[in-house]
Amino acid sequence: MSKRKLTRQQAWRIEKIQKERLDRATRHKVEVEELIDSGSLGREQTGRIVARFGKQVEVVAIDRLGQPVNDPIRCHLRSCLSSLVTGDQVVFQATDATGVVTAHKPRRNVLERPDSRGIIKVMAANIDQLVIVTALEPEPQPEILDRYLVAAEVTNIPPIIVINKVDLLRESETNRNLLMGIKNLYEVIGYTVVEATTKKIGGLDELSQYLIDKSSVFIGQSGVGKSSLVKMLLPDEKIRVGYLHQQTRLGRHTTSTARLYSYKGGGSIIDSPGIRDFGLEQISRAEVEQGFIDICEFANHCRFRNCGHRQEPGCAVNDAIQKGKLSKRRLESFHRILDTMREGNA
Ligand SMILES: Nc1nc2c(ncn2[C@@H]2O[C@H](COP(=O)(O)OP(=O)(O)OP(=O)(O)O)[C@@H](O)[C@H]2O)c(=O)[nH]1
Ligand SMILES: [Mg+2]
Ligand SMILES: [Zn+2]
Repeated sequence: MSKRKLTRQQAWRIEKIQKERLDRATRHKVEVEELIDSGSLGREQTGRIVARFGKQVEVVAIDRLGQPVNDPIRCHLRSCLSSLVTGDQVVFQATDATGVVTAHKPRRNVLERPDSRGIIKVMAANIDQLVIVTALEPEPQPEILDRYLVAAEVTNIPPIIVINKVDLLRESETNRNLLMGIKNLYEVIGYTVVEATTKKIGGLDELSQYLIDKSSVFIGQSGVGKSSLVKMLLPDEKIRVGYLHQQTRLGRHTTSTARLYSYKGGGSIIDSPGIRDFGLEQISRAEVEQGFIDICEFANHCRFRNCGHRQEPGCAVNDAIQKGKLSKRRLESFHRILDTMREGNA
């Protein structure tokens, strides 16, 4: 198909928009540098990024132990610092009303995920733990859970699995089977699985124990109750929670930006926007295999080094499934993830 030719007027408008954009960026840069030179800003402090909003961030000053010492403050960014994300540590200078982030401290690690156009984006930095939230409603998607676990293993960030909304257990036998299915499967593999409900006092007692002194990111499908959990753990914070679609019982993508909150017991919690899927486009086949720690254990004993664990002779993975040592569902998940990667690369 031939490219549509721009009319002169269209070309002129595009040029005008680009020039305006450039002018705005230059003006912003000058204003930020003027603010720094004016001497009106306070001393340099260490802070952590609480949330990112385009060219601005919210930053909270932290002490040596990483605990907040003040309320968060909106800051401008020096133009060289465009890649900052929630959880990053920075140097900043502020007045009571505004501030400027002047330097980015080295990151310990990052959690990445593809955006809606498939472009890999860093979502949060300096994380100790992934809290993978699933729930009895919307219906759990085991394959997505497996994708999160692969991401956790590959980035070397220890995960815990939370099954939220266990108050719905009373409603049906199906829910009980769902819960036990997830719990048994993942506990056998070696993961911590925690039950939770925000609808009962004490429903988060077990979960709260795992959050002390750690920097945790809550991730999971839209509508599983990530924000509801954070809101209940931190009753003084103003946090928006959504509701499920009446018919589909899916979430409404209520949270739009990853946001960090200080946890009263020490540590911090990052609430993140829900996603319907968690692409693993950025990693290799070998990494996916490493990410399935249960499969990986047997895969080393397959006859062929490049065994696909489908119908190959001498496949130790299929043998383990026959003997009931490995879940067939996990292997199906593994194959589906590889298949989608192949489609994506085609
Ligand atoms: N029954 C029950 N419903 C819950 C529980 N926790 C949260 N919900 C409901 O689940 C719905 C979605 O909650 P949110 O906290 O907004 O979900 P989220 O995971 O933050 O969703 P996104 O921000 O869209 O990713 C709301 O209607 C909550 O009231 C629970 O323990 N039990
Ligand atoms: Mg939310
Ligand atoms: Zn094999």
